[in-house]
Amino acid sequence: MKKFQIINGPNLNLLGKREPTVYGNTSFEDYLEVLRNQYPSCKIDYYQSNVEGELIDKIHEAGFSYDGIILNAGAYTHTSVALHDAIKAIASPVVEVHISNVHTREEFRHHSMISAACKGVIAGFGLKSYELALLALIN
Ligand code: CA2
Repeated sequence: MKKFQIINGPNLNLLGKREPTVYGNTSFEDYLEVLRNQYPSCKIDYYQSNVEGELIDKIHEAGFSYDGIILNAGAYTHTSVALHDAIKAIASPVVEVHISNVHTREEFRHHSMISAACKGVIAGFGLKSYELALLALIN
């Protein structure tokens, strides 16, 4: 069975609770249940942290045994050289995902520090961005 690690960064624990016009009204836990039911032949593990170093530790931990990592680094996307370096240091492919289309938003969201270290980027499809990333990794 192929196994994938989803990693969500800062504030994404608030999904479904705040800013529904930007991020929708479904919690990640509810979406995860749907995703797991849709892909019963995959093992999909989930981790969320608001702490940059904990995200790096999880990337190191998953990065040599999982078939792929789906990473929404939240606002650290736009700032973190450390996350870029962590992604470069592991063997598993990483797909960068965003719920919103960051390119239609504030200028500071247009640049990603991590894209160049990732296999690819998916943004703007709501929570479906995670499924599209999973499909990219499965195939
Ligand atoms: O669109 C995305 O997925 C983002 O990665 C979300 C980040 C943002 O900083 C990136 O520019 C784009 C923010 C996540 C905040 O999530 C919240 C969810 C619900 C309520 C408030 C914040």
